[in-house]
Parts: sequence; C-alpha cells; structure tokens
Amino acid sequence: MSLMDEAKSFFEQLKKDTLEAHKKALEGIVNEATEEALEDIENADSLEKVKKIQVGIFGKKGHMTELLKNMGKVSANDRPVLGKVLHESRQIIEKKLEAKIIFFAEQEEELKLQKEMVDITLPGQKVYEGHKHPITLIQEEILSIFNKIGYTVVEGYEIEEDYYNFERLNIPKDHPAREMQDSFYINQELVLRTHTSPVQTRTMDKITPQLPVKIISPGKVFRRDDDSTHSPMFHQIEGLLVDKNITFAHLKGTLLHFLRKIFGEDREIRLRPSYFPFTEPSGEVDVSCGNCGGTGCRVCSYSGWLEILGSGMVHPKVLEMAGYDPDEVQGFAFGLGVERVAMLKYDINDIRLFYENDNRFLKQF
Ligand code: FA5
Repeated sequence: MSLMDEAKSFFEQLKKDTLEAHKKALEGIVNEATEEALEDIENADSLEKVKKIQVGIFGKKGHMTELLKNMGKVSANDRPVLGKVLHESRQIIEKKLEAKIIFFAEQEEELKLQKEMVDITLPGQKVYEGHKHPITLIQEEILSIFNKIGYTVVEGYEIEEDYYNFERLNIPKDHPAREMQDSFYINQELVLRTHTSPVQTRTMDKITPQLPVKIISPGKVFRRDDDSTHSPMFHQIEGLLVDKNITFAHLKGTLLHFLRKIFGEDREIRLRPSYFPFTEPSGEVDVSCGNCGGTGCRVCSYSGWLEILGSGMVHPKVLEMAGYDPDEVQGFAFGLGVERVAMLKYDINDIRLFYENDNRFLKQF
C-alpha cells in the first residue's frame, strides 16, 4: 500500500470513528431524555398529570413536536440518525403513556362502580299491596251467595225521592215510622235514602206484571245515627222475591240458607217478630254476639244478640201500588246491614273502625 493510500484509509477511519461517536452522542441525548420522560410518566399519580406530560411532549408546542419540526435544520448526516432515535423514542413514550392512561381510566371506572354499588343484602323497603275494603269484601261475599240461588243484582239511587223512600213503602208523611229513620233531607222532595227498600218499588214498577221479581240490591244508606254500632252512612243489601204462592216459610228458608253460608253452623240465629209499614208480618233476625259468645257485652248492649236484618212478607198495599194483585201474588223482602254482618263475622266491636282508614286495621283483611 502506498503512503497515499495509507493516509487516505487513516482519514477515512478517522471520519468513520468521528461519525460513530457523533451518532452515539446523539443517541445518548435522546435516550436520556426518553428515560426522563418515562420516569415522569411512571411517577405521575393522576390522569390529569399524565395528560399534562403528554401535552408537554407531543402537544403543539411539545418537545418532540418541536424537534421533529426542526429536522430540516439538522445536517444531512445527522438527520437519518436523529430521525431513527426520535422515532424509537416516540414509540416507547407513547406506549408508556397509553398504558398509564388505561390504568387511570380503569381506576376511575372502578371508583365509579364502587360509588354506584347497591348492596343487595340490605333489607328492602316493603311495598304494601292495596286490597279491597272489608265492607266491599263482605258485600261481594253476600251478593255471591244470593247470585248462586238466582237473585239478580240491581242498583238504586243514593239521593232518593221522598215518594219512593217512604210513601210507596206505605209510610205516609204523618206516619210515626218516619221517626224510626231520622233522615237527611236535601229539600222537601229529596232525601238521602234511609234504606235500600225504595229499590223494591222502583224494580216492581219496571217489571210488573211479569213474575218472578227476584232481586238483590246493595248500596249506601244514610241516617242521623252515630255510636259504636250505628254509623251515619252505612251499607245495606235489599232482597226481594215476588211470585205466586210465596209464604213466610220461603223467607225463613232463604234467610237460614244465607246466614249459615256466611257465619257457619255454630252461630245462633233468632227470628223475632217486628214491625215495618211495608211488610206484614215482619220479623227481625238477630245473630248471637261473637264478642261475648252470647253472654252480654258492650257490643250487643248486654243482650247477647246483634240485630242484622229486617224482613217480612211484602205488604199487600205495596204490591198493589206497584200494579200487582195481592190476591194473586205474594212476596218477601229483607234488608240487612253489611257492617253488622262484617262486625259479627270478624268480631269487630266498633263500626267506626271501618271508616277511619287506619292501615293497621285495614291490613288485616
Ligand atoms: C230497614 O232499614 C228496612 N228497610 C229493612 C227491611 C227491608 C225490612 C225489607 C223489611 C223488608 P232497619 O232500620 O232495621 O230496617 O235496618 C236494617 C239493618 O240495617 C239493621 O238490622 C242493621 O243491621 C242495619 N242498620 C240500621 N241502622 C244502622 C246504622 N246506623 N249503622 C249501621 N247499620 C245499621
């Protein structure tokens, strides 16, 4: 090798070494900066801080963005070297950032879920189911007993004409029986019906001369009464059967059938002569007091019995006014107090309990 060649090769080697050293130096700077960035990301203790670091590196004015923007100013020799290390650094930092962001996002989600967590082992709030009022239940039970033996349900008017409430039932204006039912008058002609009996005459008026008339009619009635067994508003159920050859035995048999169905065989029943202007003969039915077992208490006014219904053979005058011939047809009728039936069946000693809407009472039915 000539001296010239030797010198040339020496300088080439020197140039190579210098370039290599330069390249190493460049890589060293970038790697150091990368390590620093990775450490900062690692130490960041919130998503907010990680995002701040991200902006500081890759944001519009971030270090990496600035470096890449100025690549044009780097010498042609350094550019590929710098480009390569920057590219690698960028990938490493981005990966670390991504992992850290996912970590915080998951942590946040976990916290949110914990906050929203419902402890299904805690006792819930009980929702009480509504149900029918005890008076409605008893009324339905009574109607169903009569339905099964062929009675049709008919409704009447709560505001009734004095004429139907009294006169058509053989209770003229000066009749002392009007005092038996101290009434709420709306005006001279209209009254809050004092019993369900006006349904008898209204129904007969519609049906006559057809036979039989066989109806049952539930509804509210109103009287100037107010004590533990008498309410100013209460419910009655009226029954009426008109046909040929009807006797008191039919009435007794029907009432016994009903009372046994509703109270069972163990309650005592008493049929007592009574008076109603619209029935002749008339009878009232008493049931033995369930509160004292018939020995006498406040509930039964110390008599051992509670009156639950009035009844009798339809008065010939009532049949006549409705257009029936009393020599040809007969009938029986009864009117029972629904509250009284409920009180006897469930041993309730005060009628006012039905209307106080006390849930502790109502919940029991
Ligand atoms: C009447 O109301 C007659 N209309 C019944 C009748 C119908 C008789 C058909 C003959 C033929 P009385 O006033 O007795 O009768 O009432 C009937 C029933 O209603 C009583 O037996 C009683 O159980 C109930 N009752 C009466 N007054 C009240 C009151 N203030 N509160 C709750 N129940 C009452």
